Parts: sequence; structure tokens; C-alpha cells
Amino acid sequence: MNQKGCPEKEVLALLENAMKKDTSYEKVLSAMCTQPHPIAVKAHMQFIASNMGDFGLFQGTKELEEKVIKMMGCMLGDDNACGYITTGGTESNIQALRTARNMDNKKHPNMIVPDSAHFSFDKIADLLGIEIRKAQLDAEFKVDEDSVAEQIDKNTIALVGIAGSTEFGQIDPIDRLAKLAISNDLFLHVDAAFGGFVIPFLDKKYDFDFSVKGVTSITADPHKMGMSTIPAGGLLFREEECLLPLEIDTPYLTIRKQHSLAGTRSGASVAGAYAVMKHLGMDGYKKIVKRCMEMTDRLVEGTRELGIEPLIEPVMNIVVLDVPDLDEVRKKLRAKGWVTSITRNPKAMRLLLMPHLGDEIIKLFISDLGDCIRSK
Ligand code: 0PR
Repeated sequence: MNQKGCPEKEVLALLENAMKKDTSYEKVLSAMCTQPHPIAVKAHMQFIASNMGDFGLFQGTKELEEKVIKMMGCMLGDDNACGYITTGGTESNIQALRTARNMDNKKHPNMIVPDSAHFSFDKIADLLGIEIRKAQLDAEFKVDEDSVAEQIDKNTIALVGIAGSTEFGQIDPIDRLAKLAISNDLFLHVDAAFGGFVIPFLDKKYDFDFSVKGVTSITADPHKMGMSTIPAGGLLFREEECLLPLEIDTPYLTIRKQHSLAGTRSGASVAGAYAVMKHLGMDGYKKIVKRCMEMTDRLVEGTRELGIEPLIEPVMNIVVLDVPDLDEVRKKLRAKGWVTSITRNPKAMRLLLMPHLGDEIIKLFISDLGDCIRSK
């Protein structure tokens, strides 16, 4: 740090320069986050100093958090669900599994996750000392329930299902996992970090949330398709008692107990999530998801005309394409400004149709993709 401070104007110029190196979302087809809704940004700025780690000082923000959880509970099949706003899907998944582990008290606990699980579950295994067992996927990249059932033993503490897998946007058979969970008396966590703000608004209905008996907890992130500011994840439990294993005494704060993993945590994100959910309502999210799904259809239509097929019919706004000479084509696309992503197994091109994109940009992408493939 400099001894003497730098004038504001100069600092702002430095920031401006740094921002130029960041990629604007315009041609980003790889991100699960998007440009936050303007009302979320306004609310975020308004509550910038609010700290939910000591919410006795910030009662107003605390009430907003309760309202966000209520709105999310309604959206996810249980008005009475409880929980809190986390820093994101990773913290939500950690805390859900921490509850499962602490409720069960096994010496050598294991959890069974789909092979498609987000890498946050590998972090969980390491952090919480829970053995991770990966269940196979079927031909459509959903978890195979037989593979899950085979791996359950006396040390299993939890099953995990994914509603909107990171790579394929696929939805696991949560109802069948729930039956397995009930018959084996297991905790069932649903990772809907991405899908939580998509699936309720799709034309096709899926059983994936608290409406399915046996689902214990759900991750759903406002900072992904919820259009809220970063960092805002959501962790919801069906039963209030699930919060107890997370409880810690905080004798010198304005509150007696804390359930969050983070200590100091952003009240600004809570306000952002509240504002955008209140402003959009279910109808607003439905419109956003409809537009993303229309872009998805347009993209698949266009790539089919190029002779490129998706690996599965997209379930949500994620398209995985079987592109020949993938690495080279992606490199060429990158040179034209496009940021694409890949799936691991099989390796294919993964594209997310997020709200920051539009019809014109999709058209341009299809045309550039065609050029890159032809210019091999
Ligand atoms: N669960 C699922 C199903 C996810 O897809 C993700 C993140 C998480 C949990 C973890 O969420 P947090 O990152 O909020 O902790 N999926 C994306 C990923 O890691 C997140 C992402 C976001 C990637 C923006 C790229 C990007 O530009 O791949």
C-alpha cells in the first residue's frame, strides 16, 4: 500500500482499466451467473453496510431474509421451509451435508451423489470427512437409481439428487431417490443451485422439490437464474430441527446463535434477492425462463441445420453439442470473442442460454459456429 492515499479520480481510473480486462457478458455462453436485475443492484447498494453475521443490528434486513426464504419455500413446494441466504451453491451444499452428518453421528459416514454432481461435493468430502460415492448415470445423464441403491450401506448418511446438473441441465429422478431415502431412513439433499429458479417456470412439470415426500433440503441460488447480485445462494430445509446441528453460540453478538457457515455475511445480497423476487414475482421469472428456453430452441434448431446434434434434448437452458474437432473449434470461436464451455464425459460443447443473451447474438453465434466448423 502507498504511504499517501491516491485521489478518488485516479482510483476510479484504475478501476476502469481493470474492468476493461474483465469479459463483459455479451458473448459469454459458459456462465451460470448473469447480469443482475437493476432492482437487485439498487437494493444491494442501499444495504451495502448490512451484516447478517450480527443481525441483531440489522433487524430490517433480517426480516427481508425471512421473506426471501418464505418466497423461495413457496416456489419450491413448502411455504413453511426454513433456511438462510448463503454465499452460493457451495456453502448451501456444505451446510446441508453438515446437517446430515451431524444428525446421524456415524463414525465413517458416506454420501451417494450422482456422477454428475458439482465439484462442491468433492470439497465437502474433504472438509467434512464424508466418503463420497458416485453413482452412475443413465443414457440421458440422469442418475441411475439402481447404482445409488447398490451403494447404500450401514454408513450411508445421505443421498444427493441434482435438479439441473451443471453440465447437462438434467434433472435426476428425485421422486425415486426420495423413495430410496425414505425406505433407508436417509437424508435427501436436492442440489437445485441452477435449476431452482428454472424448473418451477418450465412448461413441463417435474417433481423435484419439497412437494416430493422424502426431500429434506434444497439448494437454490438467487445469484444464478434468480437474477440477483453475487453472493446469494439459498439453503432450505423442510424441518426447523435441521438447523439445530448448525447452531453455534455467539455470546458476544447482538444475537445468541448463528447457523451460517460464514460469520460476517452480506445483507446487501439479501436485499438484492428480496427486491428482485418481489419485483418479478412468479410471472416475471416465468417470462425470463420462457425467453431463455426460446433462445435454447433457436440455438438447437440452428445447430441442427449445421448438422450438429445435441447430446440430449435440452431440459432447461443448457445445450450440449456434439461438435467435431471441439478444441480447435472452441479456440476459433474464442478468437471471435465467444466464451464456450465443455462437458467432461463425454467431452462436448456446453452452452448456457442465460438472460444476458438475445436472439441477435444467438443468430450471430450460430453463423460463427458454422464458419469455424467449415474453416477446418
Ligand atoms: N451446484 C450446482 C448444480 C452448480 O452448478 C454449482 C455452480 C454449484 C452447486 C456451486 O455454486 P457456487 O459456485 O455458487 O458455489 N455451477 C457453476 C460452476 O461451478 C457456477 C458458475 C457460475 C460457473 C458462473 C461459471 C460462471 O461463469 O461451474
